[in-house]
Amino acid sequence: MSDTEETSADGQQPAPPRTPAARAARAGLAGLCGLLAGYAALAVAELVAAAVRPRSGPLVVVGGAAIDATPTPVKDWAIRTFGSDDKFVLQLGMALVLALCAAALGVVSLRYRRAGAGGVLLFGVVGAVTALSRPEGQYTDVVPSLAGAAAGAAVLHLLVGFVRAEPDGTGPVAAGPVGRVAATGRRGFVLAAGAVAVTATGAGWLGRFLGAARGAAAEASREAVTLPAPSSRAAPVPRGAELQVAGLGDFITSNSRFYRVDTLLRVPRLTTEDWSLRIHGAGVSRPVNLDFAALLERGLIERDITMTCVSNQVGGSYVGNARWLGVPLAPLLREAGVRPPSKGGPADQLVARSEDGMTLGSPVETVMDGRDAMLAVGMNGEPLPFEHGFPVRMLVPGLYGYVSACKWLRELELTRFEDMDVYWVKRGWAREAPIKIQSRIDTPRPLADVRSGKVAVAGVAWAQHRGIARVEVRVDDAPWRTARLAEEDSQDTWRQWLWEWDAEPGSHTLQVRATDKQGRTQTADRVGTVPDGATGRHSVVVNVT
Ligand SMILES: Nc1nc2c(c(=O)[nH]1)N[C@H]1C(S)=C(S)[C@@H](COP(=O)(O)O)O[C@H]1N2
Ligand SMILES: [Mo]
Repeated sequence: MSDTEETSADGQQPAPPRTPAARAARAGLAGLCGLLAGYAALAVAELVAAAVRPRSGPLVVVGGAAIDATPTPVKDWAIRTFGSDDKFVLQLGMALVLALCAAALGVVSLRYRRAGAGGVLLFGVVGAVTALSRPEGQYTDVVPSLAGAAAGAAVLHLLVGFVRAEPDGTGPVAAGPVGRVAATGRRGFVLAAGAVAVTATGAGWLGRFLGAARGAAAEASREAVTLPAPSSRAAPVPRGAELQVAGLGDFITSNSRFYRVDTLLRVPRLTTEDWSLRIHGAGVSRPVNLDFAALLERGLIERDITMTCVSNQVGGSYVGNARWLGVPLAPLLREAGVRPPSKGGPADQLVARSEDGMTLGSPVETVMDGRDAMLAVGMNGEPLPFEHGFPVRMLVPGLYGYVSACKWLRELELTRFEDMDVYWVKRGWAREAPIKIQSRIDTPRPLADVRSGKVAVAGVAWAQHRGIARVEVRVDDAPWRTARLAEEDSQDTWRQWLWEWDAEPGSHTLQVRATDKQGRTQTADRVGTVPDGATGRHSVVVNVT
């Protein structure tokens, strides 16, 4: 149990010097001890988290902190490159780093047994501090990491003890007292390591089971929601809004295909019973506290709204169109006493805060200017999916998601832009961000081989809350040609377009540009997504044969 064992095990006393191969084998075993200790630590931590508070587990809090600490350009790149797999890639990376550290601690503890266990405990402290420093952190959130680390340190100490007791990996095993120790040592090691692996796996499964049970409660709550019929319906989508062109996406994006952008490794699974909304802050003369039933009783509107992410690159896919059902936001604010700045209200920023502590800030003026800003509860005929903010999210037509579309909404606070920077603003994004006009070619695909003759060039264009007036296409340096616009659904939705191209053999570049109903044409100047959305024109190179 003390570091003095090291002397006898390290050849300064009778034991013969080890061959390089035996040393490597011993280090390998020690690394395995470290891995098992790390595995046990994580399993115990996640089990305790599942029992105490689901999103207080070290993987979730450290992953969340890593996401928040990631520099904006890297985050933006990750969102663009990995899409909705960005979180999986992050978790894979975290698992690899943790495994390497755990193995290294195992090897360290071969010589310095206390240092190894101490290292594991240090990881636990880092996890605990990270959990506490999360925006939604509570004091009890330190428990999972600390409990896991204690278990991991104990496992490492125990297992490495067996490896250290092994005098040599090469000599005859049962010759004399030392050999007997080695033999029992090996059997003991295998038994202990096996027991650790089995127990940790059991703990991991139990944690999952508990997590699943909680998830099931949220799922049952979501299933139990019956969304009232809207008092103001959206007209059916005009038949002409959907051009029947192969390669062109659906006019309404299904929930399963709708893009997803958020900072969470595990999305909140709230029940409607857990949910309430608080409205307070500057100029709020009648603070609001609403539960889910009271929210629904206010009456619902149904609207088609195209959402766009500020991280969407020119030609990108972080844009989706859904039929939303929600409670109009402006009247709710008015009842709370809120007035927009133009009517003398003291607050110009509406900060939405989510269950996970995320903050998003929208201009009060925009939210109350008559557009269909809403607290959405339904998406394409069903309650919001968990990934898209169940039970309630905010939507403001015409604003990028990061300044308006708070998911898992819990609180609305009236403030001033100069007094409070919200999450993304602290990370270099603009305070105010109306959606920029954009257009995209969906077919033909980039670098497609097409036959000469008639080719359908088609895509979508959007300028939410202003509406699309014109889309033009050009081939190489030829003059711009006007595309046929699909029928408009609303000025808050995207619009499909089609242009019949008489394609001639060769390699050609197709380019698109849109003009909104205020007469403003999309610029050719390319700017990146930071700080307030990309500009430039989408172009596609095709090969005509
Ligand atoms: N709570 C919370 N709400 C959030 C975000 C987030 O990270 N957390 N991301 C925002 C961003 S950047 C966008 S583009 C939209 C995306 O909504 P979706 O995932 O439903 O498409 O949600 C917004 N609301
Ligand atoms: Mo976004």
